[in-house]
Amino acid sequence: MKLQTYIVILFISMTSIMCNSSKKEEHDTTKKSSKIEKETCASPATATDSLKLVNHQIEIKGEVETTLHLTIDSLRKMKVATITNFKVVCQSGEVKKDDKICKGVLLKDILQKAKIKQNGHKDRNFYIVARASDNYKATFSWAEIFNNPTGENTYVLFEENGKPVKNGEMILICKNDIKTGPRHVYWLKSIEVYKVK
Ligand SMILES: Nc1nc2c(c(=O)[nH]1)N[C@H]1C(S)=C(S)[C@@H](COP(=O)(O)O)O[C@H]1N2
Ligand SMILES: [Mo]
Repeated sequence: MKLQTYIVILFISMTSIMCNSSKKEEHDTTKKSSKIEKETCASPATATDSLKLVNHQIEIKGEVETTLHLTIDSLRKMKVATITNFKVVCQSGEVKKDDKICKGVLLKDILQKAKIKQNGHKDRNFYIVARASDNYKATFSWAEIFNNPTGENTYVLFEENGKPVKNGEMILICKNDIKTGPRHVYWLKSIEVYKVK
């Protein structure tokens, strides 16, 4: 009887210690992530800096059969989609932009035009990096683009609310991300296809 009581007391005190330590960890991570958000969400550049980062074309390169250089005009000649009510939400939850209407071309169509170098149908372990001239990047996988609804929601934009886009000439977006800020790449410079080694 005595031993049983001892075990029960020991068990209760152990769980309470474990609960406290996990609470402490939770608290620490929130602190850490809000610090990172503050750093990464700082206003990017002045208007002059922004001008220096503008690209008049984007390069589609890497594991593709044809390297492409696409301008706004070449995008206009492709299948142009109209995207409505697109919000850019930062990781912090802050709404950074609210576009009523924009125009763009599916990343999927652009990659199909460049043609990924695939060796048979089992060769699908590729990743796609959308890179900006300030070296900001977003990454996609082959499966997300070609075998998932994300493929129907990832665009290269060239027009927002009837006007040219602001930071750079083209922006890459992923409309179905939970927070759309992270994979919203302005000053878009290249789309790079890599094979997983
Ligand atoms: N090229 C580039 N794209 C970027 C960023 C950046 O620093 N450089 N910041 C990202 C972040 S953190 C967010 S929330 C959105 C909106 O950023 P903004 O508030 O600077 O417009 O764009 C994203 N795209
Ligand atoms: Mo952000």
